[in-house]
Amino acid sequence: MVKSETIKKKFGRVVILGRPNTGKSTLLNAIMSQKVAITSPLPQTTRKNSRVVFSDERGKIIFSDTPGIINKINDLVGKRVNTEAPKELGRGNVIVCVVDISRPKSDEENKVIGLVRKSDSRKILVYNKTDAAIGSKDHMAEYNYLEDEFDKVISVSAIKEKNVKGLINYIFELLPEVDEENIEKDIEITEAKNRPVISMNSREYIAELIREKAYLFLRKEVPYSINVEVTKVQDKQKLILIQATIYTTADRYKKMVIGKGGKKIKEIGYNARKELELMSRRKIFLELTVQIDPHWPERVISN
Ligand SMILES: Nc1nc2c(ncn2[C@@H]2O[C@H](COP(=O)(O)OP(=O)(O)OP(=O)(O)O)[C@@H](O)[C@H]2O)c(=O)[nH]1
Ligand SMILES: [Mg+2]
Repeated sequence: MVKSETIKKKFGRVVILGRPNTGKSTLLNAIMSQKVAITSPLPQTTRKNSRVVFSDERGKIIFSDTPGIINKINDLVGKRVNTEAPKELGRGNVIVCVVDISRPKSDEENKVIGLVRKSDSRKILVYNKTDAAIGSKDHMAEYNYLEDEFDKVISVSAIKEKNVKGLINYIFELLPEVDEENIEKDIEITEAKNRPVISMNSREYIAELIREKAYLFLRKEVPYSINVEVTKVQDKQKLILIQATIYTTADRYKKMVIGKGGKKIKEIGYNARKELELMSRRKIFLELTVQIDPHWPERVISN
């Protein structure tokens, strides 16, 4: 009897790591050629690990986007957020460490490098924001000393989607070959399959999108005082009705979230609605309310 040959494909887990604001989520969106993670100019935008599956003819990669690692933690949410990335690290075949070469290296990098050093995964160093690192803003040389710790080094611009394919090629080179039939099983087990691909069924994703707009339109510490919960998604044939609550920790923040004459909340709502409409190709009615709940950070902690 002729034994049928098993087909082997590349497969593994890749953890995207770095300090806040280096462009990890932007890079994942570029890899996936669609928006799977929210991004903003403020550090600590990503609060939870999220996984998505990339696939092409070579195989499949489960990517984990992690919140930026911080050195100084002064609040409950920060504390919780900082435990996320290390949890994911042990599971990665490859660590993709993203640095922002348009900014000088700071002490913040040390904590990330400490984690990278401890891991026995394969490692890729990504110099991101090459488009912005021009003239006096080019700090690549300050990061060069890290190169010895990594299997591969690559320069990219996540926002301009430059050299992202080169990065994917490197990842495939470092991943093991696995029997194709085992890959699907593994993906099911890690529940990575459809998470968190944008979907109107995902209340969590809609909440994230609203939080992204709050990060874009609110200043200073206000974004860190908020959390968003979607309470209702209802298909009303002509439109989709979405109700969501923005929780904030104090009255002064509530006032800032609402803004003069409701200007801010309208701006946040308008931009979230426009994006949801583009995504779903449906008309959306988005109802946003703002509530004070000083205890939301504790709820996030216990999640
Ligand atoms: N110029 C430039 N800006 C970029 C690039 N990649 C990301 N950015 C910007 O950098 C900021 C941070 O990007 P994010 O992707 O949210 O960064 P992050 O590392 O996920 O941040 P946290 O989730 O807070 O850890 C955003 O304003 C992005 O638009 C890039 O290649 N070039
Ligand atoms: Mg992020």
